[in-house]
Amino acid sequence: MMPSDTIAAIATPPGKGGIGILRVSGPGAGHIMQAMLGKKLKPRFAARLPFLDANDSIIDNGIALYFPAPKSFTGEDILELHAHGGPLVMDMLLRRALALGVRLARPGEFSERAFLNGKIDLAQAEAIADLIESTSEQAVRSAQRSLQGEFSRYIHELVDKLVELRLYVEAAIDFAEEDIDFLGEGAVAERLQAILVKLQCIKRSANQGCLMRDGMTVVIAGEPNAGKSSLLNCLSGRETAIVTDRAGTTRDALHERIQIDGLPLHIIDTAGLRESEDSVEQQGIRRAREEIHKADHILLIMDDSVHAANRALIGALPDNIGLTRIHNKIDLTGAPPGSRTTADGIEIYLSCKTGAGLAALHQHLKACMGYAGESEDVFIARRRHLDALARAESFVQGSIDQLNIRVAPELLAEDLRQAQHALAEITGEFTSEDLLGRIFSSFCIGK
Ligand SMILES: Nc1nc2c(ncn2[C@@H]2O[C@H](COP(=O)(O)OP(=O)(O)OP(=O)(O)O)[C@@H](O)[C@H]2O)c(=O)[nH]1
Ligand SMILES: [Mg+2]
Repeated sequence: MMPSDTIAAIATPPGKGGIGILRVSGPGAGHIMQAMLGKKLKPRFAARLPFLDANDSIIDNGIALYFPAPKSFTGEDILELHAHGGPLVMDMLLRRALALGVRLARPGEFSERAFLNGKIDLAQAEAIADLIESTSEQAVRSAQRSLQGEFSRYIHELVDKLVELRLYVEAAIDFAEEDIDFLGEGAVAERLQAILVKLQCIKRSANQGCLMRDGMTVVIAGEPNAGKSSLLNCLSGRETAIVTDRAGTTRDALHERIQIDGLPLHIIDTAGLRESEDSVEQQGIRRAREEIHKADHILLIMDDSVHAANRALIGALPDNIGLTRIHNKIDLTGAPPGSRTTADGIEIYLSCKTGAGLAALHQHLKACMGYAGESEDVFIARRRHLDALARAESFVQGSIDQLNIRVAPELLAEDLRQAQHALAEITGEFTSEDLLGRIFSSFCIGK
């Protein structure tokens, strides 16, 4: 359903500012222009003129812009009044527009209209909100890539390939009576494999983009007294956790939200892992294991002055979650600080006491979140996108399995259709009103 009413909102943040912008979108924007400016503006040209109230007295003088449909952000007629950014001035302008018959916009409603009018797809609309919410330069660049349509382009390429393949498979089903085995000719298997590889590649990038947006959950795990709580305090710069020389100090999982160069991180300190008779400590250890299994990344911390520790414990950690070994207390052992690449992956040597080696850990955590300088082509993504990509992947995998057993080509065709459907949810070709409501209601007013 295309909206037919006209909406208005103050697009600049609340409070005092040099400039405040009132934005009006919809078929009534022209009427507001006539009533509040007393004239018709030349499209897309800035004009300086008085903004009038009901008695034609001047509320403010400012710049007005008019973008007639369809060449506007929303695809509708848009009027923008750039006034002096005082809360009362803005309120008077908004109230005047409302009195003229427009309605107050809901959060994200301008973007929603841009989506409904086909100006941007859903992934791009979400990227606008993510751009505004960005907490790091890297996130800004990633959101900009999604907004420019880079993420959507990858999705469209995949969808096109799936559609081609579906046509081929469906034709093969129609000609099943003939002697030629269209599906067995290898080309289908190759094409499916290529789609799977591409899909997995996009999923990896999207995963990075999602970490960049929502932050990474990092659990600090290790034996008692290794220095887990000390590391939490070092990373957060606050004395959040109690640190003592008694093994088994931390019982509950402690959560801290921090940023490293603007990249959001959710750090969790846990109880030391060991066999314990103490029932409170046992509960703490159970919680620690729960947190470990939910993490995006594990920092396994070891006391560098206690050798050969932890080995039994490492086996009990999930192997599908990234893990970095941290050697703490190098002030006692004299090991040089920094990161080293070993057969077990990257290991970082540091001292929570002196702070040596912490910079290497910062660098490493940034790299884990996809921060890799300017050239890296990470695009911002959301959990919703990851879910859709995972579903698409399992359907493509399912269709490969179907092809291998070659019992019912109809099931193969159905898996391809479902994979296409899951991908199309990302760009919004298939979405429920419910989902749209959820997405756009988290936007700011006036966007
Ligand atoms: N010399 C030295 N001591 C450290 C360092 N980091 C931590 N410690 C000491 O090691 C002891 C244990 O530190 P915690 O941070 O409480 O260790 P934990 O891993 O949280 O211990 P639990 O909560 O009991 O599992 C404390 O006495 C700390 O002061 C370090 O880099 N060098
Ligand atoms: Mg502790």
